[in-house]
Amino acid sequence: MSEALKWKDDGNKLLKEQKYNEAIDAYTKAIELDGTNPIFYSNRAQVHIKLENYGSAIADCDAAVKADPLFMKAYYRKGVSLMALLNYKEAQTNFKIVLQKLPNDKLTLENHKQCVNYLKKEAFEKAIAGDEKQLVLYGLDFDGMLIEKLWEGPLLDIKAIKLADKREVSIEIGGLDQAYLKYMIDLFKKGGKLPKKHVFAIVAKVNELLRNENSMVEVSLPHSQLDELILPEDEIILKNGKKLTVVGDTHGQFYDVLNLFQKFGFVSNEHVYLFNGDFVDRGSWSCEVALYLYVLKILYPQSLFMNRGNHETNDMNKTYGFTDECEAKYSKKVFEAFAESFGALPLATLINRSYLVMHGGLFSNDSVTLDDIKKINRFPSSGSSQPPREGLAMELLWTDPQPENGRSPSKRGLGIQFGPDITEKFCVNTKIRKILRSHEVRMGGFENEHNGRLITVFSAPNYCDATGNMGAVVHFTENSQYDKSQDNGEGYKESEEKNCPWSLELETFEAVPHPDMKPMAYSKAVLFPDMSNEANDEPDEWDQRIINTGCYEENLALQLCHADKGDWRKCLGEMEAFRKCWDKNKNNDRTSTVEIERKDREL
Ligand SMILES: [Mn+2]
Repeated sequence: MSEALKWKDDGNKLLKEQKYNEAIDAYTKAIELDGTNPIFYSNRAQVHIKLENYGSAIADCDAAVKADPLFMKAYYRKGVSLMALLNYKEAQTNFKIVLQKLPNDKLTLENHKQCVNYLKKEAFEKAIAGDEKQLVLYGLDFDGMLIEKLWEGPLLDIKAIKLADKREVSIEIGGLDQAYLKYMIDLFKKGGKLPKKHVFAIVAKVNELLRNENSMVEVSLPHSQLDELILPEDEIILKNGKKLTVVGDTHGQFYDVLNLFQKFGFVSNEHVYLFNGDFVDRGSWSCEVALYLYVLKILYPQSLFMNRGNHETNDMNKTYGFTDECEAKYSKKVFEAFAESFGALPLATLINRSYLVMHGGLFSNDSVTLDDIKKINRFPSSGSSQPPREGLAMELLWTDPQPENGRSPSKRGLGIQFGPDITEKFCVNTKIRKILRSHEVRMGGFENEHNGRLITVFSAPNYCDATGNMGAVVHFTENSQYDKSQDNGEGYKESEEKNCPWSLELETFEAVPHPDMKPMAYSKAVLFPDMSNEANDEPDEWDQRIINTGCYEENLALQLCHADKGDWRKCLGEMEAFRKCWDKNKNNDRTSTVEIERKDREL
């Protein structure tokens, strides 16, 4: 066997073991030795899809097609990646190519149908959209809403007051207090739900609070030595604040959020929290996490802050679970209410005038200032709550750091990647010490990057019940060693200035058990149906075989075969043969004992 093929086999093995980064390295070695084999690129694309690096996946699919224009798997995987990037039009084009060759390929047909449906729906929505969107949150009739009969919890006194000369509505919620919060959490732990009326009121109230915050929120803890006489105009001084904790992605992992507060302290006037986006999607308790944070925001408007993440958007919610979860637990309108409130979330937070926190990262342009971020208009006259697909808001939500200097296209396919030199320049230009961002899993929960100028913090431990990562948070407190007389105000020029007014402490935490429910349990989206971690040496042929036999519907049987050893292919004969294999194996016999003659097929 050639050296390249050996590397490919290594890659397949690593892919199966979910060692994605190592799998990429192995396939890369194979490609370096032999750049003409489309399988190497196509398999590496599959790993990129696993890592949600759709931009890189597309690049590999293109390389595979260049090596062999008839390599159908590459078109399929490119289509899947484009769908993940919500580019349904181009995705459809790629699926069409596959269907010309393999008109009965069920997976491709399914994906193609999804694209058609999406594009139809989009065209329809465009056609019916008026000039001014009717906002759900301003049209709620609380007096006309009934409380669900089975509700035994506390009642709330909800009033909506129309503001003069404005479309806006101010909400008053009597009875929303600590006792309500406690009742709600106990209820959620038992799998219970709030009355829809309460949900609407909570979301509407938080929307109102968020709308009054700037696109870049400026908060500072009080400091015993710093002169507070000249305050920046928009700064919020957290009067009794002693500690500020930044939390990264939580992704609907309600039980880990509960654990996080248990471990690091509850929100109070002394302990302020900033949740840095992506609190919904993926996990199957996104409603619970969102409502928990929202009730905290109402109870402690100056102790709980939130930045928007790329998952607080309609497109992502449709694909990654939150839309369907809302509909399953509450209603479509509840989702729309949440979606509107997401549009009011600030895009960045400046802490202690020295640390800028956003979900994704920095920009495609070096000249961006803090003022530019502050001036981003989150409320366009169209009423749309969705961020544009380009510009500062999109970049704050989507970009990633990279180890190399300069900028490059994003591996995700949206936004860019920026290097340590870009971060350094930004910090010095804007006189800030560090960037804090989330948006990417780090196995240790956090990572110090870009020569200490940038910290990635991610707070969904064992992300999607599969990643095995730690969660982390960052605490800010006053540095008791700080000596103001030694401070010339130039500390921002060094990422690790010793005489810094503030101390940063990183703490990690592990995942806690949760009720038996898979990530995205409510999602109706057929998300990239593929052969999971199977690397597929001759993917077209084998996938077609599975499709022909209908085996793929017997997912359990397939998994059994997969898990057993590489010999699952042996059971992919005709349908009947597979059924026999299934019958024989459903009690956990070894698949490898079943020998089925392989029939050659034409594609
Ligand atoms: Mn994200």
